[in-house]
Amino acid sequence: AFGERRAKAERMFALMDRFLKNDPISLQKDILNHVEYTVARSRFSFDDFEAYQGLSHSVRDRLIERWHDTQLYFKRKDPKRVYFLSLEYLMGRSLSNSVINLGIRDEYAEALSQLGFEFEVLAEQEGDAALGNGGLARLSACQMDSLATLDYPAWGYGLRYQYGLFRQLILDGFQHEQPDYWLNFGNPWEIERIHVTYPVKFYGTVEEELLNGKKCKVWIPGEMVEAVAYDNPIPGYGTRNTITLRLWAAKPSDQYDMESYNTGDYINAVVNRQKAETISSVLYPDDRSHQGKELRLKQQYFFVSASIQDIIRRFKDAHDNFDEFQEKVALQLNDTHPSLAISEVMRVLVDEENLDWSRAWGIVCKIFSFTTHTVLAEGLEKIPVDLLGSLLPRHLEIIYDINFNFVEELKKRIGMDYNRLSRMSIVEDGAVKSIRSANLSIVCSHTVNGVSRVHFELLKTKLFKDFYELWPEKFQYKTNGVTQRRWIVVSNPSLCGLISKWLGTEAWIRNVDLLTGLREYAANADLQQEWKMVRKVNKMRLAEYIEAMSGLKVCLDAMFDVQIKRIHEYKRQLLNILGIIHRYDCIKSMNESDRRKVVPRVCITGGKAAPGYEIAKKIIKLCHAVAEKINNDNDVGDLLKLVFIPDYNVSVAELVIPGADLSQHISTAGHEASGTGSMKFLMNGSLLLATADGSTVEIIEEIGAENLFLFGAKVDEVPMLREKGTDMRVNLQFARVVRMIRDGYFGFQDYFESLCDTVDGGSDFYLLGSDFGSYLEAQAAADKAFVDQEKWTRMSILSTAGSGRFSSDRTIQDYAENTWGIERCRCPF
Ligand code: OAK
Repeated sequence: AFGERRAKAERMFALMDRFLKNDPISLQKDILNHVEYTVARSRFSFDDFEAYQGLSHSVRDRLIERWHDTQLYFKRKDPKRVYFLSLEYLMGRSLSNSVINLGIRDEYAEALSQLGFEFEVLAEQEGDAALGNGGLARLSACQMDSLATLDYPAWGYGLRYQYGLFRQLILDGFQHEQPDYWLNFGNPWEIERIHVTYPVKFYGTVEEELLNGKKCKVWIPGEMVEAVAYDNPIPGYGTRNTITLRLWAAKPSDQYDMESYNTGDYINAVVNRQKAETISSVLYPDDRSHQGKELRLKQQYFFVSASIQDIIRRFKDAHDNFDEFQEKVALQLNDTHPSLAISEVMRVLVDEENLDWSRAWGIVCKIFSFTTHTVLAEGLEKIPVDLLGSLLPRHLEIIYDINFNFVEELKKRIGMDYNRLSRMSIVEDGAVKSIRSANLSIVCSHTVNGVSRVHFELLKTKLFKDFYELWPEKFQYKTNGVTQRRWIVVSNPSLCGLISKWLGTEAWIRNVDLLTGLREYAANADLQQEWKMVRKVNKMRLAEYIEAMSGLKVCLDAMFDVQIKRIHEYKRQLLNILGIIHRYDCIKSMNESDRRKVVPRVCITGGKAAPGYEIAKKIIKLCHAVAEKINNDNDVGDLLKLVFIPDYNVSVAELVIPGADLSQHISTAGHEASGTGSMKFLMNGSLLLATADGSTVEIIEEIGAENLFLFGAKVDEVPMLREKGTDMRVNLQFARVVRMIRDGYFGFQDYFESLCDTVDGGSDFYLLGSDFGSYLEAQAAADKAFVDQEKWTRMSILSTAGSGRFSSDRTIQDYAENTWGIERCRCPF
């Protein structure tokens, strides 16, 4: 049999080139072939979008080639693998990233130019894959890039939503949500695996049966749907390794439906089948509040169940018992959203693979690790017991059993301290009895990670204090990072070229620590000159975008001051707007000669508000109302402009971030678990204006407090300040700007009243009032520094030079070594 297989393989090798060729002529042929045969347009007549399609299919072929080799190699080596479970991925566009990671960007650009096309123009044709909300989802995407680049044997698992994050439409300054039906124009970056499908069960009852004299539980489901795999190859940079992001789509199940057809109501049976697809139809657009919705729980279980079946199938292909399971499998829970994976693994091992409970439990405790991305106790997910019991009756039993064992063990450890026992219990006995997903995840994981050092401290002393005291050894942190491939190489090609020129190597793209090499040139006049040129070009790109979008012309000599991120009260976009109103008010009251001393600013903001988050939506409207006033005031002219960039997403970020002189990360201390936007700005040489929150504390250590503008209360001062409240009689500047809004200076007086109430009159929970004074001082320091362009440029170079520690490569290596216990597995071809 071996000889036969070999002969067959040799015949195939003789027929096929081993690898696709990447010279410009071969690339042109491939693109044109795809235009003709895949896109089915005449190769003599096709537009930019069709050219993009032909192009991306030719890139896809090259991805598939490497992906096959990598998967075969992993299969042969059978290393321990990490499975990254996340309900959200914000991938953005794939084309540029892919050709850069494959190392054939220039070859493609040349091939296209010979065909009369420009690479950048075609790249703009691609829409964003926005299967996620914000920080957590973009982090998953960065981490996939690092996992591939560092040659780790990893799989990402998630959901293939048909509707990604809503598109934000601004009408009259108000946010409107529009569906993002992103698959409309096809998606060349995924591969549908029609044969990789698994049944997923819901509802029904649990019965006890006797099997070989042993009692066992049998779940008789009430509904079944099919999960179909869609594979998205993720190429590493500087390696052939190309790993898989496998996203599941829900389809009706044939097996299960036979009966409804036999009852004779054919039309209704077909219509009912369609309902299965709703499970993977839409991403929940709220990144914090958990509302105990059935569909959301169904999504969570659907993707978890399909993934676990896939993982166990892969394991069983190579092993005939579960002895080695924990040596081969690491399961990473990205927040609590996939925490049902725990009870699912228990269920499969006990009910389907017939392992004893204690053996199954021993395995579970060794394979799961959990990372939390939240600071607030209110942010922790809870599943109403009634809901879980009806949707997943067997899981509820299993979770009760896990909890029973845990609480018994706990009693032995801590005695009958009922308050503490009830705080730590996985089951919460409140008005609505519910499962605490975080407690379940902590109890069953070998490691619990925070996402920055400050976050870790908060986990130990507040959020998970009881657990930390019980199991201190379980707790770790891995400060977040972002991938320099997307956030410098793809999004800022001119800076990328400049860095490589001065470091004399491109090696920093894989080994980002090398960026520190820029430090020695920070004051070098030639580098400074070139650095400023690059920054100017990026500002120009951004200014063109702003003009095209809003008609507003902005002055390139002004300081571009950017705050872009999801709108949240704790992120304090309102503080930014109040600061802008203050600046406006000052300019208005100045005489001519004072006005000449003002540093001109273009304030750029953007971000989406969750559709049901009223206050966040009012912040967006306020921003527009203030912009309307300022931008049309001839007294102010170029001294101050305010722009709101609509529909902020990954590709908008790629354009905006390189164009920022200053960026704001101004959450109330103790509220941002990490923050990753700041790292992207830092890499691109933007200076930060920030509070000592989340990962900013570590950024300060890396670049030095003198190289950014720090302000505001520290984490440990916040509770005391909250108690005290802002005294408006003392804080006159703050009182004045809030009053201007209340008095209708920007219109919409009634509408903004409740927004003003959140910061005024004893209720300023996020401490805008008490931080306002030091915020203005930090802004004044930024103005002063900007006047001295040599100093500013030095600080900018030092920001990029110090950003290496905030690469997701570092984060992932730390996870691999200290949490997952996996090793690199590099495909040698
Ligand atoms: C989303 C849903 C539930 C809980 C948390 C999130 C989330 O996006 N958290 C954010 O995660 C980022 C990545 O770790 C952090 O940088 C942000 O600080 C955090 O808010």
